[in-house]
Amino acid sequence: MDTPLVGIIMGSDSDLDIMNEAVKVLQEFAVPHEVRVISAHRTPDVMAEYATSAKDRGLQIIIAGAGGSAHLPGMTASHTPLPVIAVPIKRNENDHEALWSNIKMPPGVPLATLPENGSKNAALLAIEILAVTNLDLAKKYEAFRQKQHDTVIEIDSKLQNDGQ
Ligand code: RP5
Repeated sequence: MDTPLVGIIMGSDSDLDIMNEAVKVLQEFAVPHEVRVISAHRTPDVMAEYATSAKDRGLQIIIAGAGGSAHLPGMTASHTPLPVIAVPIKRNENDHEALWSNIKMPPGVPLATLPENGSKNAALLAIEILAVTNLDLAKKYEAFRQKQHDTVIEIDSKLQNDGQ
């Protein structure tokens, strides 16, 4: 098995439904990855060990999803020099605590915080970062963007034709 390049971590298995969107994208692009449930509050020792050893194990990017007080992404970023992408988990209309927590990192410890439940884009952003130095992945990503572009053109063209 290939060494994982992206680590997807989340505070609870109750976050899996949302974080699976990121897993699916990495699978589609055949990016080696690993998926772990690691809680900043319930297993702080595991979180620290995971983050401090991540770079030496070959990981290049970590995607971290958490809800509630959502300390996992920020504390993971504190323990590693790797880029960490945060996915604030939102469970209901007024549930914005995770977003607020994730965007309020202090200067000096960056955390790339995406929109609430934005795990698909988290994986795509990870792919963009990896593609800077990975030519094969860059080609796949370019094809993905082109297909997306062509789909919109096709939809628009159909709309124009149907409207006449
Ligand atoms: C956070 O608390 C987790 O990331 C999850 O989103 C939320 C609830 O966790 P569980 O009570 O479902 O384990 O730490």
